[in-house]
Amino acid sequence: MARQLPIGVLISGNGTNLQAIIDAIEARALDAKIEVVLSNKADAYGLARAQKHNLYTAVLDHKSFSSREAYDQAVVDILRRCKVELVVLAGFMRLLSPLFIKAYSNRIMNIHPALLPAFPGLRVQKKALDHGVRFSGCTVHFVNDECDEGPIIMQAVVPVFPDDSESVLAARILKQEHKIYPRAIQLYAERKVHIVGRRVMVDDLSKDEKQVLIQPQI
Ligand code: NHR
Ligand code: GAR
Repeated sequence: MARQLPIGVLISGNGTNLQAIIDAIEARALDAKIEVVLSNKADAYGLARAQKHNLYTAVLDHKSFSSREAYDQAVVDILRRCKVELVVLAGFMRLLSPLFIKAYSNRIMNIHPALLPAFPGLRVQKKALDHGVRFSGCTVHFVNDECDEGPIIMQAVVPVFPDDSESVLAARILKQEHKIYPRAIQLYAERKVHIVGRRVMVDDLSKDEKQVLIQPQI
């Protein structure tokens, strides 16, 4: 097996994306090793998922820090101690300060439940419904100082139906998130992902097209 990329997964909640990453690693579809799962919330269900798989977990509550920078420094210290090479935001609900971005420049990924650059920010499934778009989806991107604006690595599209509720649409999107996030991390682990300006170039994409271009089923 190829070298395992040491990753740290940051969560705030349910952790189904974390679970998809764990499952992909166990199925040998992802050459990575989760060195730490860190949550800003002590009651995040994702922590229980991690513990079930004997992963090292840490809880750092942002409310017990005096500033965003102090919090981010403490998170970075843990990631460094764990020798993490790629930081994976999986439903992590705290914005990262420039201090964090500098420490892990071009080595932080996020998954966002909309087709960026449409609908950045929070509660974006509701924003997509309210706007009346016919398609939405999810985006894996590198994280930079501008919220939800970093270079895009992979996207998947889903249809939006007129009678969708926010939770029905969120579930449809989440299913695609679980497919593309482990794939994007694997491409990075294989060193096939290169940032060129604001674009991301992926080596051998033509060979892998079926894996990467996900067509919506209507
Ligand atoms: N940090 C930076 N610098 N850049 C990005 O693109 C980031 C980021 C941190 C998280 C995920 C993002 C999303 O996919 C993400 C992208 C949290 C907020 C937010 O406003 C916005 C976007 C995202 C995550 N958080 C509030 C804050 O004050 C707290 C909200 C809460 O606790 O519920 O940090 O959507
Ligand atoms: C996912 O839909 C993810 O894209 C979104 O939160 C959900 C987390 O689910 N992320 C954000 O909205 C980031 N602000 P999970 O905890 O089950 O992986």
